[in-house]
Amino acid sequence: MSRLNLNNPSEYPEGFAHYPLYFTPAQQAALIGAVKAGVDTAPFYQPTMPRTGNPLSVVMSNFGPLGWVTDKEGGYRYVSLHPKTGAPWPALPDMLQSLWDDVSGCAAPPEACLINWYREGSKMGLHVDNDERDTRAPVVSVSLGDPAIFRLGGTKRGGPTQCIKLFSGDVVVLGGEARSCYHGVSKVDYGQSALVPKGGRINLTMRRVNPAAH
Ligand SMILES: O=C(O)CCC(=O)C(=O)O
Ligand SMILES: [Mn+2]
Repeated sequence: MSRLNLNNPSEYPEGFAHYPLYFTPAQQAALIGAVKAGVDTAPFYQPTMPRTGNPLSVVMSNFGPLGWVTDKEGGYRYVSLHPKTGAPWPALPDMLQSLWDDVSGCAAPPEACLINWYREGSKMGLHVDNDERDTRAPVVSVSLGDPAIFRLGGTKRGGPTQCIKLFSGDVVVLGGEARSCYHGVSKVDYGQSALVPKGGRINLTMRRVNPAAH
């Protein structure tokens, strides 16, 4: 069951925060510039599902010492090298480190920043981020480009979900109880924004992977 009352903070789980338009249009353009520079050295690649090898709907790259990858043979994991080029991932842009410092409440830096590119028709099924050894730090994510419908459920699979509309420049934090909540992207309003070169939506998701002092 999915309710259509969009963006109702009184219904958000503990630890969930939505910062509408955290980044100005000029800052969003600068972030897109940083993504363009990053994917020059670490190009988007097509991730595939563990076991079946079915392609995910998004294409991906990463910033930071670790990157989240998935493929048929190895499954979901963090690796320090790009699976196609064998090169280290590019460094996390300063603007994203500053965002983390501002909203995460975690003194240690994020180790991974996944770059998801949603092209026409892309979405992301409901899931919990649980490939990290340390889930005390929150997940902090940035939306750029086309608006999206973010679905947020509870900690149990199959429970009710609510829909939150995310626009370019919005930031979402999944901490506390929300760190263990199901979430996904049910729809992208493709073609609404001209920010992303070649169109669509870019999501930047920062996570800690290993235990650290918080
Ligand atoms: O695109 C989004 O807003 C969410 C992405 C996400 O949940 C993930 O990459 O784990
Ligand atoms: Mn996620």
